[in-house]
Amino acid sequence: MTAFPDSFSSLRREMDQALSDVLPLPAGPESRVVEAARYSLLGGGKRLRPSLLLATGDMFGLPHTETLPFACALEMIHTYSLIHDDLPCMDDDDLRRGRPTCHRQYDEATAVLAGDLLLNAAFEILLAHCAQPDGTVGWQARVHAARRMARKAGIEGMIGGQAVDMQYEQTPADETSLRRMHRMKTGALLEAAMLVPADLAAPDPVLVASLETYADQVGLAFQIGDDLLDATATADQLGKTPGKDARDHKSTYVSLLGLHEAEKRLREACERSAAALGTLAGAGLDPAFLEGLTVFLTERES
Ligand code: GRG
Repeated sequence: MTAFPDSFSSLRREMDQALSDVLPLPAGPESRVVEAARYSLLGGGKRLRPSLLLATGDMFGLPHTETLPFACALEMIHTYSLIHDDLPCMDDDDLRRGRPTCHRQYDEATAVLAGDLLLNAAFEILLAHCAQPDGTVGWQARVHAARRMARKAGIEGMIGGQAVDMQYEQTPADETSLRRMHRMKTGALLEAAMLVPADLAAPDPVLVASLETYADQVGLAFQIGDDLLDATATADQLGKTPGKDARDHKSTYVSLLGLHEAEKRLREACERSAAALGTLAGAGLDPAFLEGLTVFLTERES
């Protein structure tokens, strides 16, 4: 069995390679927008979501020819959301993935278009894959999976969560509202990473239910971790500006619960996520990567 850090590094390398091919530079003046999209897409990032997608697909025995287009699309959607989130009209940040944000490196209009391009290109890749005549997965399952990705990125997921978050700039959120907002804003794409391979492999519904519970708890653990890092880590560690939540008077798990209780909730979410994997292991699947991820989330420093 390969250790989690080695599997993660190897999947990350595979992702970096695949992503470097997805947006070729055109010849005309429109190349500036592509350059800006490539700047954000290829300039670092943990590649957590696409690695998770590939690893979950591996667990179900899916070849990477079936999962890689979805993994690329997911990272492109995630990157577009970061570019737009960093804009002055949203979170207004200067630093992302250890470098100037897209609108700082280029300009605001170019950054808007670079985000739009990434979103559009993500679905272009998925549609091309759905139309491929050969492969081990039928086109109906591919379309079902692509539709799930669209839904998780949309108003029921990430965009909806961002819209709710904007409302809480006026009125502080309580813990229940905060949980719902994060389920949508951050949890939805993480969930897509695990449920898209399930759509493609169509396993027993009991296994899908366990994966849903795991994804939900991992999403929670990731978000609490993000709030803790924002409160405690340095810009060098994070590659983005720390302390922004407090500066912007945002409701976070740290502001609502305090550091100590937030750390405790993070550990509990990781324990619950690890427990949900028992059903998968019981069915003869190997959830080693998913187990490793829960440990990674309790220990991550960026
Ligand atoms: C603008 C439509 C739109 C949505 C924005 C995801 C998001 C919604 C905003 C990002 C703000 C933020 C810091 C959310 C917390 C969780 C999160 C998505 C962190 C960044 O993900 P990582 O840590 O980043 O996986 P890397 O750079 O490693 O890919």
